[in-house]
Amino acid sequence: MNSAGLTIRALRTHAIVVPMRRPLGTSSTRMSEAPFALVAIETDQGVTGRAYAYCYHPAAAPLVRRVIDVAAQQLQGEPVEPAAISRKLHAQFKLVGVHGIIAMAIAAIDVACWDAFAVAADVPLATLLDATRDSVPAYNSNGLSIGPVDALADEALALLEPGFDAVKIRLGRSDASEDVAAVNAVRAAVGDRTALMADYNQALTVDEAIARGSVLRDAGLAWLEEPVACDDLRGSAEVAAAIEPAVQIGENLYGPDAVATAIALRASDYLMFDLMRIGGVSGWLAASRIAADAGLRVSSHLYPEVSAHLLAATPTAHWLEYVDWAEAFLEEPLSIDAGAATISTRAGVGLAWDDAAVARYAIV
Ligand code: SMN
Ligand code: MG
Repeated sequence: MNSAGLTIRALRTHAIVVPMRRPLGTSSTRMSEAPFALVAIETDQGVTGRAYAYCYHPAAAPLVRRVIDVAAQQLQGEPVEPAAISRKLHAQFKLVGVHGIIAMAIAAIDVACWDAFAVAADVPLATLLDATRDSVPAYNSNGLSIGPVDALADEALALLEPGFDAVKIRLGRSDASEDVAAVNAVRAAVGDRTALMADYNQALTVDEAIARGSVLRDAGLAWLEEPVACDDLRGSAEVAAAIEPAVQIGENLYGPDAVATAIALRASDYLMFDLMRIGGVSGWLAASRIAADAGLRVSSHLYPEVSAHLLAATPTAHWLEYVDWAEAFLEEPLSIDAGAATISTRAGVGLAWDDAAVARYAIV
């Protein structure tokens, strides 16, 4: 994609922390608020492109914002050209290392550039990318935390209510039998036709993962996500080869090359791209071609509003992960109907800030 005649006038950024409707407890941490860095790229042509970066920890949001602000000094007057901008910012931050906060800041700028293109073309991003679908199957990932098992059945039913027929449970309790009890409680509540994903968030050793994968063999799980440390791709491959449930990884893969490496090592049965770690829209498009060549299904990680556009254009699209955290500051929530997210028909990626909410939740 070239610049579509757009040149950068200014980048406006914010750091905010919004409350989560349902706290989320994974095997390693419990979150009750969601931190974001926001960026709007204003162009000399009057088009504005927007993106957010979900920042995981409140301390990270001002840091991502700061990196975007520093990058902005390099970008004033430049054409809106994601490949050239990415080269420039990678060079600027190469010695720091383009991971974590730096990678997220660069990816947010990439998404905002693509939003500007689609706004300038007056079409949704999905249309600009020649999408073949106008909705994508979605699972509700807003709850089913590590916590009391007896609360899970009611919560699972509540999560289906907005029109989902798939949910994700967090696993990694200290005893395998507690994980089995949690899965059984949810399965009994939602029935056999609801898809049930499970996420270990890297809690297990390879041996533990193989053992837990075996006891959960008949639970009908759609996948077991990140059973082992995210950088142990060989360990993940060992688990994937040994257990029957499909292994899902990818939210911690930084860029298309990392995806190619994971595929070469057979680290996973499925792949999940995180828009901020895979390298924004540009990184997603390259990574999704690699996954398609290998015949691997691709799901999204968080960021459902923009990931929906991308999955609609991904040849081997699988599931959209739905979380509602950004609704606290967006003008238009993602709409869910009959188990699928409907792609926004607004021009661009469909992100517009609720300015009052941004002011209310601002942090420094
Ligand atoms: C997850 C990771 C980080 C924050 C929230 C949730 C989880 C997921 O791994 O895939 O939903
Ligand atoms: Mg996960």
